Amino acid sequence: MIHYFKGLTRWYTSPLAATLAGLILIISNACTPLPTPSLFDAQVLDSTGTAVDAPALPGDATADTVTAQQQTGISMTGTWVLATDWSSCVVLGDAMEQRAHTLTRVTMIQEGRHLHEKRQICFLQSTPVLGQTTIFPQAALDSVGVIAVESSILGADTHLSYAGGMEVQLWGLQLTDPLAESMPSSATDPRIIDADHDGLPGVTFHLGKACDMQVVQRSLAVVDAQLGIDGKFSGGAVRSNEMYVVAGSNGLCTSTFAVHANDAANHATMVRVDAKGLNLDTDGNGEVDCAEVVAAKDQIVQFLDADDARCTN
Ligand SMILES: [Ca+2]
Ligand SMILES: [Ca+2]
Repeated sequence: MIHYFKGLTRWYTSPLAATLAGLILIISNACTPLPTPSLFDAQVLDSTGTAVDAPALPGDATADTVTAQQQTGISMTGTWVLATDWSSCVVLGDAMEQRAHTLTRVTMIQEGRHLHEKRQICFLQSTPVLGQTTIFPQAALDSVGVIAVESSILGADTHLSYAGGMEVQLWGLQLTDPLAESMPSSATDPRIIDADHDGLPGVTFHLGKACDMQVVQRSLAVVDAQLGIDGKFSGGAVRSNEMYVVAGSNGLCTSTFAVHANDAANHATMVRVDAKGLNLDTDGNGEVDCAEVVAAKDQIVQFLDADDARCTN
């Protein structure tokens, strides 16, 4: 059922991508991902097999890193990519799945079991619904900026779990307390900002060539993943999205659909991409930037296409 609201709309638990009826069909690349190099540094084991005095690698030779390795058998300090594959169900008669595919660059500094992260959204695409595709311009992605997240690493050696902290994305929105404050309910709310600098309030998305919309959105997400034999952390994730449509160029872009999160069908993968991992620094400047991440998308993860059965079971 389509719910029409005059003017402004608030959506709960509708993934960013799923906030609109159509998103970009990901053309799956059939290439097999390259093997992931080990993300482990060399370890020194004592007679009981416990990692001791694990040597720090060049560039990580700090006391904190040594401590981190001694505690967990790994130094995660470096650059990673978090690939998240979100499921939501759009209810238009039958429920249809819509998936949102995200690549986020994550730089980490490990301090014991604590991971101090800076995250940057490099890539966001979603699968279409009824042939309609929402386009998220680069300016909108950039407007979210760098997100600080505090995470943890649990376990040790090959039995490691990644407990991601809360990631708070604010799109076109400035909140003093992102968790406590309510979303705007008026286009004149002073917390709505022209974050993508196009002269219009909020951030602008395109629904194919049909219309444009100005939106603000708050997205909260948490990832939980375990280390696999492929050297990647794989697991699940949950999130909550709230969107407010400030304006649209026509009625199609101000209408909304009933959308609900389908968190059981989410997937999260975290892959090391610096020289100790996939080594995606193709221009050799010592850093892996978003362009290098996006160029290696199919090496990092294979996103799923939508399958409506995930919304009917
Ligand atoms: Ca704007
Ligand atoms: Ca580079």
